[in-house]
Amino acid sequence: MIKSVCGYCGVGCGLEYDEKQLIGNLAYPTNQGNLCSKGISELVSMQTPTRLLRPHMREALDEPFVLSDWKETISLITDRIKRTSKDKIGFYLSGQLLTEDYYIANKLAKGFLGTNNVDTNSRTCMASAVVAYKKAIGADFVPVRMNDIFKSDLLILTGANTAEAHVVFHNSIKKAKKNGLKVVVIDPRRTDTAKIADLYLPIRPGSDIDFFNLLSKRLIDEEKYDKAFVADHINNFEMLKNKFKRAPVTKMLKRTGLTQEAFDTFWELYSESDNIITAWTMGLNQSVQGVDKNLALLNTHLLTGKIFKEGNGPLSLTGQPNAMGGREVGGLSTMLAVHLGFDEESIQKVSTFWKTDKIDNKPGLTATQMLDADLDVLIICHTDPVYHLPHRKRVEQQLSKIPLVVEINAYDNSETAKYAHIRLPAAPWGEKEGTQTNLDRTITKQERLTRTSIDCKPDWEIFQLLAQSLGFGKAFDFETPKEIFEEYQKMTKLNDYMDISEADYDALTYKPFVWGEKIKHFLTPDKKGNLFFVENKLKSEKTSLEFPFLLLTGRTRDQWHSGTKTNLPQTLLTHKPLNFCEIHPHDAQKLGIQNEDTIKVISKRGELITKALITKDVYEKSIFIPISNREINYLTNDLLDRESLQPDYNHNAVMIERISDA
Ligand SMILES: Nc1nc2c(c(=O)[nH]1)N[C@H]1C(S)=C(S)[C@@H](COP(=O)(O)OP(=O)(O)OC[C@H]3O[C@@H](n4cnc5c(=O)[nH]c(N)nc54)[C@H](O)[C@@H]3O)O[C@H]1N2
Ligand SMILES: Nc1nc2c(c(=O)[nH]1)N[C@H]1C(S)=C(S)[C@@H](COP(=O)(O)OP(=O)(O)OC[C@H]3O[C@@H](n4cnc5c(=O)[nH]c(N)nc54)[C@H](O)[C@@H]3O)O[C@H]1N2
Ligand code: SF4
Ligand SMILES: [Mo]
Repeated sequence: MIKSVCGYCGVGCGLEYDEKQLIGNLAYPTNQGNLCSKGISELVSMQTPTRLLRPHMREALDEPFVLSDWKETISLITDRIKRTSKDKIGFYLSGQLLTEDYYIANKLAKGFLGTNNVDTNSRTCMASAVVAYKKAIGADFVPVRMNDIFKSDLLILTGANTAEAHVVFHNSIKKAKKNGLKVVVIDPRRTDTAKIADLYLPIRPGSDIDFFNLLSKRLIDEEKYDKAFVADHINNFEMLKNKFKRAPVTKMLKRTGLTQEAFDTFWELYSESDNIITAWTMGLNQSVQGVDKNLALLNTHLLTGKIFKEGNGPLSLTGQPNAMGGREVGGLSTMLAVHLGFDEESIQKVSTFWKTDKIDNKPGLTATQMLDADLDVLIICHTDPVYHLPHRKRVEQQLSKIPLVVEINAYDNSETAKYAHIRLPAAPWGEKEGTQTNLDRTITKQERLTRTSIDCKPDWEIFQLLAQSLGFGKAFDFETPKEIFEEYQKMTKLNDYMDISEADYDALTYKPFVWGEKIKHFLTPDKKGNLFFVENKLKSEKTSLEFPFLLLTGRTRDQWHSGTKTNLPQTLLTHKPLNFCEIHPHDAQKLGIQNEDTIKVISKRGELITKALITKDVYEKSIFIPISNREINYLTNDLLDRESLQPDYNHNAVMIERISDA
């Protein structure tokens, strides 16, 4: 029996493999034997005919790919990198890479090529939460664990559909409810998550800042905040109190679309609860004011002192399996490594550790900036930016101008493949080993279950090959992921709160290591939490007479993003539908649309064809299309949060045309 961990979502469920089947690991604390359909199907996806098994290359995008080999492709990439100025090279990584993969890519780019243009799809996912956590509590640190819901009285889920996106955690929520946990769900859609709520608040999209400001103001006005905690541990209280004095309360409530009665019911539940956890995901992060939405939420925990205590805290639900581990090693262009920045002292520490003098002192391009930067070489690994970046038509135009695009993928049917010159075959989940950090800081090891396909390589090995070929062999002579992990462990000592030297690599599959468990205080320089006054500036794209509907996008339970691993003909599991557009019955009636009619959805930027699903579960004048529709981002806008540079995927003005009957 081999123990491993699921490679899909941030819950990070423990698994067991007995050469025939995968089952949940009963002894694993996060899932206690449970798995969702994606976890169970990991084995199926290893065996699909759509695996990429050999290196491929072509001279130009209008030519077909021809088979190549590792030697030729790596030497071509090396030649081009040597001829390119470091500012014109970009590494586009993924929250699905293992920590060791990330470590090698980051060390190569930032440490030895001297470019900080290393960023990840986490920019589209967690960047707003990262920036807000740093501002409010001093570090990109999740101060509460999933199992704290069993010690809590109230769980507020906002902009998070755990029933589809964090399935096994959702099962835990249902269990905790039996022990008395109350659940409030705040979402413009009556999702499957909303259906298990004690109180569902159908908020109008984009008004979360108003909602949390109303809550903070009421806490202050009714003196329900924790006075002693605020006095001892919190900055900016008087400022916030004064700002709220002039807050336009009626207008704010109106913007949320909630009735006073609904807000009062929520307030009653909130003020009666001793222990509160607020959890959120893309409904907050993916916004032109994503950081501010996060800060408005964090304010409530700082005011009430419901943080660093069992059963309490702001719980950002990370989406990808190792988005957190990636950030720890330095996967974002705005950080160097081990949560250190680009100040002189940090650069000095990391340079000494890596024995290099190449590190640049300015932050690199983010994933959402790279394509604007006229790059000459772009290496994309374990992610599909053509599918996932907003305003796809623009992305396609920009990408097709880059002279060398290298795609490292384990499957051959990504959207980005259409824009690549070189494609390198990675070993997928099950054919490699390494570590990942789940959404609540648990470091576990993915285990290799079968032999690695002959011409495929684990991602770290591909980056190491490149580093060696570029002449950096001395710093890149790792034989195993264990050696990389152990170097990274030593590196975590450079930042005291991140020290994971006690973790034992070989034991991680059965004895996961949770980092940061001793941190029970703010990580800011003065050890105090920071309140911020933020306002809803209504900066998202607005609907108009021509584009009267607001498009929301999000997940479906059995599909993983673009579906290279889950949308497989041989999958035995019954899929929930993947291609639909939720429309409110009132809107459908006005447009003469019946259920299952074929419709065209059009924005200023592009269009797609899908099927109508008429339901009262979506807010009137809003529609929802899941991201399992690979064309989703032809519609979306490319507005970014000014601090996190995360896109505003959830607020797009669109129109709908009926094409034909069901
Ligand atoms: N099955 C499955 N699970 C996954 C993934 C997957 O592809 N498939 N992906 C993983 C990843 S990478 C991520 S990031 C997570 C995402 O996890 P979630 O964020 O929970 O998933 P989404 O479906 O994007 O849900 C976002 C919710 O926010 C709501 N929303 C939209 N706008 C607003 C708003 O203005 N305010 C509020 N309060 N809510 C709003 C939407 O209606 C939607 O229900 O899922 C992870 N889990
Ligand atoms: N409209 C809209 N757009 C969104 C979002 C949204 O909510 N709405 N969400 C955003 C978010 S939160 C995220 S996280 C992104 C996700 O977007 P992506 O990261 O682009 O989506 P995936 O389909 O997970 O892409 C992973 C890729 O890695 C490949 N792969 C699988 N295993 C391996 C391996 O072992 N090695 C290598 N090298 N490759 C492998 C897969 O075949 C696939 O092509 O989408 C973002 N885009
Ligand atoms: S909940 Fe997430 S980690 Fe657990 S089995 Fe499902 S996809 Fe895998
Ligand atoms: Mo994500």
